[in-house]
This record gives sequence, C-alpha cells and structure tokens, in this order.
Amino acid sequence: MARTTLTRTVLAAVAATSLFALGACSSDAGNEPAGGGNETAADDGVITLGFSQVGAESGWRAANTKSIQDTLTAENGFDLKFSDAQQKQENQIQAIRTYITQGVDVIAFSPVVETGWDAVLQEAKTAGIPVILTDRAVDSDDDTLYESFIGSDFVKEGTTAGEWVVENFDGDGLKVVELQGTTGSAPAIDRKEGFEAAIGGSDVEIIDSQTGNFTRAEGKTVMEGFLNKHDDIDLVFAHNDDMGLGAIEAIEAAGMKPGEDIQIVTIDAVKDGMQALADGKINYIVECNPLLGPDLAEIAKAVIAGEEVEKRIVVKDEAFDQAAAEEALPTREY
Ligand code: GYE
Repeated sequence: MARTTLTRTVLAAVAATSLFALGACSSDAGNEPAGGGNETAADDGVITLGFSQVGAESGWRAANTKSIQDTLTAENGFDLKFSDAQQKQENQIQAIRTYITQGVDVIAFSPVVETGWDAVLQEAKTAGIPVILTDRAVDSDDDTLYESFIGSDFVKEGTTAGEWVVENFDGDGLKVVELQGTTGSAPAIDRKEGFEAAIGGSDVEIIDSQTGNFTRAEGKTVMEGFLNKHDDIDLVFAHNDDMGLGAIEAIEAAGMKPGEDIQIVTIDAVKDGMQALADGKINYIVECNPLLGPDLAEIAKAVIAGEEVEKRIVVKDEAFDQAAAEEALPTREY
C-alpha cells in the first residue's frame, strides 16, 4: 500500500525472471547461516524474521509496530521474533546478535541512530543472514551490508514543512523554535536539513533548537524551556506529532493559544496529530507513512527466494492543512 507504482513494476519484473535466479538467500553473503543445522525458509516454507524495533516512543512507532506485527503473521508465512530496543543502540546490537545466534532467515530493523552499525552488520553478512532496513537509514560506506532500505524521504518531509512556512510567513520576520527528534537519528538529521534548506533565503529564523527525543513528555519539557527563555516565539517546528502535542500542553499551560498565538508545524500525521490539526491547535502536518509491514513482507519473501530487490524503496507521503485534516480524519488508518 505504501509502495510506489514504480516499485511494484520493478518487483513484478524481478518476480518474472526469478526462475533464473540462483537459490542462495543472500548471494554475496558468503557462509552458511549461523546456528548450524537450522532449517532454511526454503526447507520449511516459513520465514523466521527477527525484527529489532526502535522503541515505543511515539504514535508513529505504535502504528509501525502494529503494521509489522499484523503483516508478518503465521498465515502470511512468517515466524516473527520482535524486540523493542527502548531507543538504545546497544539493545539493538544485542538483539541483532541474538538473531544471528538463533540463525533466523532474515533480520530487519529500524536503526535508532545512523552510525555505528558496520561491525554487527558484517557479522550478519558473514553468517549469511540478509538484513533489511525499515524506516531509518544507516550511515555506512558499504551498502552490501543490507539488502534493501524501505522508508520515507525525511529530507523531503523537512523541505515540505519549511516551504509551507516560507509560503505563509516570509516577510514577517518569523521566529521559529525547533524540537528535534532523537540526536543522531536519520529523521532528525534529515528533517532539520530539509527545513533549513527550505527557509534559506527567507527572513524566517530558527532562534532555538533542541532535541525532544521524539516523545510527548520531552517535547513538553523542552517547549517549557523555550517559553521561559524567549518571549518572541512565532512558530514551533517539531520533528514529529508527539513533540508537537507536548508543545501544545506547554503553550496552553503558559496561557497562550497553540495554533494562534504560536503556530505549530509537525511531521507524521498520526491520528492524535491530525485531531489537533483539525481542532486548530496545529497549523500544518507533513505525513510520514508508518505502514511498512506489507513492503517488508514482500521484500523479505523476495530476498529469501533469491530474487534481486531494489536497494531503496521510497514511501510516498502527503501533507495536510487544517481543512484537509478534517476531511481525512474519518477514514484515517493510523
Ligand atoms: O517520525 C517519529 C518516530 O523514524 C520516521 O520516529 C520515524 C520517526 C517518526 O519516533 O514519530
């Protein structure tokens, strides 16, 4: 559902030639899977997939976890092993090592931060276990360490948010505070970059910027700090809905009206964010689609079948203003 038409076409073409593909699940991976003597998916028809999730930090993450758990089911040919890393890289590395020791067929994960993955990904490669990245990218020079990366274009999301701000407020000397996502994570780095590029050349100015770690509680605390420090804030750019919702609480507690006294722009478009947008407390949301389960299932099956898959699958996102949110809410899936 999230996949682009282009991807579907390519996958269909790949499937059509799969008769000629050679059997190994990861042709460039070298050795046999670890955990000696484990049955492969080809033997038992079930794909054992170890998934290391970032955590449970946001509404987006909850929807993403649900999509994965609802799709990678026994009926759909999967034995899903799922672990929650509580937003800690060391927990993810440990989970991946456990999956390697268990000799799973495929490892998938959403890397909490971008760097520091080469060693453990090399271990998976040496064990002959293919890796699929979902949602967030790794920053590595060696793209043979994973088969495919399925996720949104975060730079574009930041750009879309910045363009809306410029379109509506350029010339007003707008003062912006930024609530950044988790430090070192792909969405925090890329959304900041995209937003800054979009406001470049305008008189929109970021007067303060700090991480709120993608959570509602930290978004609220950081916004309280901003409000104590600055009395001229016009707009909040939050890297996700949850931090924006935390900012709403802080703004209201300070006796101001979110969406009017201080404008709010966020990214994700999960239900709670869309409700706040429809209620006039948020002004604009750029969507980030969390429903990655179906794409992950399809890519995992293709990889196990020895087919070549696209290295990068870009998920398509929309954007909503208040009227569009009202219209979209009744049929919103997440
Ligand atoms: O925007 C945020 C979540 O990686 C795209 O992580 C994801 C981000 C999402 O915590 O809400």
